[in-house]
Order: sequence, then C-alpha cells, then structure tokens
Amino acid sequence: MAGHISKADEDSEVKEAIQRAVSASSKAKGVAVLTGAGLSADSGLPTFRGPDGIWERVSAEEVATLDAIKRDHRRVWEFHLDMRRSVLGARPNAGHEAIAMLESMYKDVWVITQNIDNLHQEAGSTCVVELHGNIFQQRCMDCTRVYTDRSTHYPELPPRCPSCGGELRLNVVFFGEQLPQHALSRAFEWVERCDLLLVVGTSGVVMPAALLPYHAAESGARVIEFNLEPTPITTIATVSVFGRASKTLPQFLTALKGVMD
Ligand code: BJW
Ligand code: ZN
Repeated sequence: MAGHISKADEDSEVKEAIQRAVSASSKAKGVAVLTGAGLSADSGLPTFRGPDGIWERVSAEEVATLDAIKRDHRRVWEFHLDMRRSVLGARPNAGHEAIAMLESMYKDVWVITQNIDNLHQEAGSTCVVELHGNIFQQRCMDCTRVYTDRSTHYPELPPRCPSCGGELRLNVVFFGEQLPQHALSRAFEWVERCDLLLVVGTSGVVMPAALLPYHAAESGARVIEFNLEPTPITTIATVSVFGRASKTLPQFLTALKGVMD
C-alpha cells in the first residue's frame, strides 16, 4: 500500500540507525547521557508533554510554580505525593540498565537527568547529576535544610521542618526557578568534556537543560538521540534512533559490545 511503512521496514530502519550510532560511539572516551521523562515511560511513569502527558491533566501553573506554592501549597504537595506513590511503584527498565552498563565499557560515564525519580541510581549508575531535583527530597523554606523522605502520608500538609518548624517544600525545580547551580555547572562541564552525548527520551524544550546538546555539539561531541519521534535536537544529532528507549538502548549496547570486545 502506498505510503504505508511496514513493521519490517521500521525494524530495518532502527537496525540501520543503531549501526550508525555504534560506528559513531565505539571510539569515544568520555560519554555523557542526558535523559528525560521518556526514558522512565516504560517503567510506567507518565511523561509531561504529549497526549497522555501530565500537563494534559493538570496545568503546570497549578502545581509546579512558586506562585502555586504561595497560592495553595497543600495542593502542590498532594499532587507530588501522588507522583511519589507512582515512583515508589516503579522499577528501572532495560533502558536505565543499559545506561548503567555503559560504565563497564567506557572509563568516564556521566549521567545528567531531568528526571526526579531516582531510577538511574536504582539501576546502578554511579555518576548522576539531577538537574530538576529529586521527588524523595524536601527542603525547609526557612532554614534551607534538605531531608530525604519516602513518606506518602503526613499528618499535616505542608509538613514542617523538624529543626526549625518552617514549611517544607519538595526539593524539585519548578518553572521560573533556578536550577541547582552545582548541578547545572557540572552538567555543562561534562558535556564540554565528553566526546559522545546520548540524549534519551526528552522533548528538548525545557530550558536550560535543552541547551546541553547544543553545547556538546559545539564543543565537538557527537550527539546521538533516542526518542519515539523527532525533536529540536534531531537537527543537530549525528544519528537519531526512533523507538522505545527500553528497547533501542539495550540493542545499541549489545551491538556496541560486539565491536568493542
Ligand atoms: C520516549 C518514550 C520512550 C516517550 N522512549 N522516548 C528560555 C526560553 C524560553 C523559556 C525559558 C527560557 N529559560 C527559562 C525558561 C522558562 C522555563 C522553560 O524552559 N519553559 C519552556 C517549556 C518554554 N524554564 C524554567 O523555568 C527553568 N528555570 C530556569 O530556567 O530558571 C532561570 C530562568 C527563570 C525564568 C526566566 C528565565 C530564566 C526550570 C525548569 C523546571 C522544569 N520542571 C519540570 C517539573 C519538575 C518536577 C515536578 O514538579 O513534577 O521538570 S517541568 C518537566 O519538564 C520536568 C521535566 O524534567 C522537564 C523536561 O521534560 P522532558 O523530560 O523532556 O519530558 P517531556 O514529557 O517533555 O518529553 C518526553 C519525551 O520522551 C518526548 O520527546 C517523547 O517523544 C519521548 N518519549 N516515551 C523514548 N518509551
Ligand atoms: Zn527549617
């Protein structure tokens, strides 16, 4: 049928893209990986954008801004406690595991994630920088102490700081807020030092994280993208592998092992 792309054609396109990705990667020394919500989609966690995205159900202004905290902090907490429950029920998928396994193949592997779900650490990646915080942390709005906490029920919302009694907020980065400076500068340093950047499951529209692939390319690194569909990053990528990251990343890793052993 005219215009119809068969499953076999799709599979061979992916295979061919993976071969090109392997050729572009086999001689790399330092590897950085930038990840987004699409990587955790196959762990059952929703993405933010797109038809089934979180921002289709609830507006970011209502639950992910400083204004939202000022207006209705309890609502912001309830939304994120739901998210914490979902994350507690999620396990790293084969994509997270493939990224962790890169450490056995390259000397330096740096993971830069926009995700707040802790799944890279659970999969065994040892060098992870979190650009947008972590759903299992909260910080005091008065004394700034940070607490790690996996609770999903509190007698009072927002919960109070055990040390000074101030209001605790999630230690995640909302729209209009600065990213943690140490995390952001490390991320820029790593993409500058790497010669290969894998960009996985991100729409590439949220600043300043979306600048990292451009910075890597300008600093001479090859950029390989893994996504379901084209994004703004596709235009600068050496190769884009279209498909589910939980499938394509392990395929990439296996093919890469074949040429590096
Ligand atoms: C798959 C798949 C599968 C699916 N396999 N792939 C300059 C210009 C314009 C705007 C700005 C700017 N500078 C700052 C801004 C404002 C704003 C911004 O960027 N807005 C844009 C949206 C326009 N940025 C900020 O406010 C940031 N702060 C900042 O810059 O401070 C300085 C400043 C402030 C004000 C003005 C100027 C400067 C902070 C951003 C904080 C983002 N926070 C969130 C929420 C945190 C947690 C929470 O509350 O729940 O972080 S928003 C949300 O988006 C979350 C994500 O980390 C982030 C990125 O999303 P991601 O990961 O890319 O996911 P999706 O859903 O967008 O995409 C999923 C992708 O996966 C898709 O491409 C799918 O195809 C793919 N996919 N399944 C492979 N199985
Ligand atoms: Zn405090």
